[in-house]
Amino acid sequence: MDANTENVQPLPPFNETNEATPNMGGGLSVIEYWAEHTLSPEGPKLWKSLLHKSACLSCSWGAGGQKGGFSNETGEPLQRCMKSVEAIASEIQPPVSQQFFEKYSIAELQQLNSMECDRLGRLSFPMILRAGNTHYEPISWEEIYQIAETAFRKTPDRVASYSSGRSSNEAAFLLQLMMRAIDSNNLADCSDLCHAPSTVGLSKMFGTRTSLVSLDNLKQADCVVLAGSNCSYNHPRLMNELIKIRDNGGKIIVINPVMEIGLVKFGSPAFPVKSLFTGSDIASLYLQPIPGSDTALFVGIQKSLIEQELTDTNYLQAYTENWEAVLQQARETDWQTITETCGVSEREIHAAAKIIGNSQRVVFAWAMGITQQKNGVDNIFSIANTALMTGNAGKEGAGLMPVRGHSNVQGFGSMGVTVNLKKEVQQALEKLLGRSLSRVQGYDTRSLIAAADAGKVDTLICVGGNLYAANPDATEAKRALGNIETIIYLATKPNLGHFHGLAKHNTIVIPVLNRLENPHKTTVESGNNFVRLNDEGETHLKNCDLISEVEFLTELAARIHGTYPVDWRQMQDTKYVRQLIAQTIPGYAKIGTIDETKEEFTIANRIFTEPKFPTESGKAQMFVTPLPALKLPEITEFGLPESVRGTVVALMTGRSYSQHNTVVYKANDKYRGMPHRNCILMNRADAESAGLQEHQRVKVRGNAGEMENVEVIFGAVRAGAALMFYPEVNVIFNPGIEVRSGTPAYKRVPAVVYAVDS
Ligand SMILES: Nc1nc2c(c(=O)[nH]1)N[C@H]1C(S)=C(S)[C@@H](COP(=O)(O)OP(=O)(O)OC[C@H]3O[C@@H](n4cnc5c(=O)[nH]c(N)nc54)[C@H](O)[C@@H]3O)O[C@H]1N2
Ligand SMILES: Nc1nc2c(c(=O)[nH]1)N[C@H]1C(S)=C(S)[C@@H](COP(=O)(O)OP(=O)(O)OC[C@H]3O[C@@H](n4cnc5c(=O)[nH]c(N)nc54)[C@H](O)[C@@H]3O)O[C@H]1N2
Ligand SMILES: [Mo]
Repeated sequence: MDANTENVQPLPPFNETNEATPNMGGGLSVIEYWAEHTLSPEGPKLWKSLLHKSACLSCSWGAGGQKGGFSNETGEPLQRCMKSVEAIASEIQPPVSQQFFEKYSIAELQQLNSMECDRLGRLSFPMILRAGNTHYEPISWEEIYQIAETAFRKTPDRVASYSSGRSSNEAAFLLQLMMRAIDSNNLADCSDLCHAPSTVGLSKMFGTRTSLVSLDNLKQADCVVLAGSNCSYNHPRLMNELIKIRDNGGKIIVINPVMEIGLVKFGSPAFPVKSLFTGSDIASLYLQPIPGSDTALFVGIQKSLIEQELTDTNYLQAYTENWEAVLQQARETDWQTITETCGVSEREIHAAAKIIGNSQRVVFAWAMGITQQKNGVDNIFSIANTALMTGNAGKEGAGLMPVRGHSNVQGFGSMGVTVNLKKEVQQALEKLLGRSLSRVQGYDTRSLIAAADAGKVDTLICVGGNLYAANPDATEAKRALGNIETIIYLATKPNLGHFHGLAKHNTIVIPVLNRLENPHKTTVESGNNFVRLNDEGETHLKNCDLISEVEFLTELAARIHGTYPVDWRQMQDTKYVRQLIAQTIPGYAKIGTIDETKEEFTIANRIFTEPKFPTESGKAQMFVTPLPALKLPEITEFGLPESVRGTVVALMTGRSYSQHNTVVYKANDKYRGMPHRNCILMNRADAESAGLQEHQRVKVRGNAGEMENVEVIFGAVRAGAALMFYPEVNVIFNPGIEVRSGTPAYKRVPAVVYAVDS
């Protein structure tokens, strides 16, 4: 109970690293990577893109915008990370030629892995794969529009879209307006696979769907709880804030089954001298729960807060509802159940509660380790319950902060690309359309795959992304997409989906300009609810035949809808789209004049510094969170004999250091000591007690398939858990689904790791 709160446990219990792994995240190699790329023959092109006034392509915490390519929302300089270099380096590649696609058949292209697909270069001309043909061939724009128009005239329920958060707010708004104008609500989006549980959880509790915290607010925090996020890989700019909070005497509690070295110590290029030589301490306390058990851990923290008398009853009484039931649950759940479920000791839980309860302003941040769980929404509830118990929501410097994914994924949701449309947006759209929107429940990403698998989808447009490889159970995804008559992919670069996610009749791939190349201005929304303006640009792809997303969507919509409900072709000047957005989307009024003012802005009514919330009562609604039952199956349940030399693990599937989602940039992950993609990171004791050696080649089997020749790597992962990389691992499992949000449990995949000769 009297755990020392000073750096109780900056290194977690399961911290094995090998000689090859660096002793901090980031560090000198980041600078080396920068130098290598910015001084290379591609350097001038890269610098031009880096300095372009637009938001970074990579994550929702990117730098850029009108204050210059290296500034964050508050104008602080030097905030670019090497992830933007990685993303840009891949966008400034030369074009893939027509001859390439004439030469190689689909069967041959299907042999390429993710990295090889991306390395082909930029898509540079529109192409089609017709049923029965073996090769993609060029297609004219006129024929594309004819095929697309016919395809979009199918029964609305049989027409769907999928999108990924790299495109602009303007493209997103047009996409959903076009879809809703044909009466289809089938607006699947990558956020269904990502932060949908955060959206559901936050809206039930607070009546808002996004972070309650601004960047300015975060800077005032004296404690950050970071659960299920590896921001040292995926949101490096957030690391700068964590470093500053630690430097100011604040505390960081990391909750992650893996010891991510960058969350222990990180060398950031924003603090060159320090970062290059010593790195900065990140975690004050590092907890390693069993994958999928965070709700139990947070209930434990709540119990400890009660026991240590660190709850804020006045706050609970004044600003929350149902708090008694939540406190009662924490009181009545016994310690043994809590610690057995989450695998974290009572001592560690008390230490976490003590830090949280004694801090003045706590921000609770989380990412995929929390959301991609069967009980993802409960995870959000339990985190927010903990925040509310300590009065840490609706206050300067405190609150709930989902660490969002793609650089504009949040903008897509705001623009109405969602199957759970906000009432205000629905009403505004109905006014615009002059009629009611269809009330048919649209398909989210997983239900889109299920519907396609059942032959219920004829037409699909994919605005970016990689629907095939992002989904679990690749066999199912391929089969499902194969039932769709027409698939239209808008993309910047070839990916696995273009070669495996093939339609029944016509698969069309349309090369689009990226954010830095559009002939018009666009906007995006960051994870901190800040709207950024991207300037016009130009592409290095000369004598090619690319199109902007906005131009394609408006032309298609004009052919389908004429001038209903807007003059679509006029919208090719994106200023008019922004005016529509200003009228339709709550909090976005300022976008209507951004062309004149150039003023980037925080969306109105999103940041909460007072404990008054847009719920019916104005209070935060608390929910009791049942503890998850986390039993792993027996080996025999995978169809293997009991005698097999192996062990069943809770497999976490996620990102390596050098990849952006389904796109792999580099094969190895040096910070985790994984030399290539076909590795499994395991706990040494688990492996050895099952008779498996380090570097041994094993098979890994899930409920939908098996991977062979997987190399066992011993690493800093807790007992009972293991880690592998997506998209490759997606062939082996069909996961449980969080039913309230449709999100797959990618972070707790039951799998058996076993010796080939057993
Ligand atoms: N460079 C780069 N940046 C990116 C991306 C990228 O691929 N590359 N992707 C973007 C997107 S779309 C997203 S959604 C984000 C993803 O960003 P993250 O969510 O940080 O990425 P992941 O690798 O999916 O997993 C995050 C962490 O969850 C931990 N984890 C797994 N299971 C559990 C659990 O049960 N409990 C807890 N507490 N932790 C767990 C894993 O060990 C891992 O460290 O990044 C965005 N930014
Ligand atoms: N096992 C497992 N599976 C997962 C996850 C996991 O953690 N584990 N994470 C899930 C998550 S969080 C997400 S968000 C999804 C990601 O799913 P998606 O968003 O569907 O996939 P990405 O790999 O980000 O898409 C990459 C492609 O987008 C295209 N692209 C890039 N920029 C642009 C642009 O400006 N415009 C257009 N039109 N196209 C562009 C390029 O062609 C590129 O090949 O994957 C999910 N799948
Ligand atoms: Mo994501």
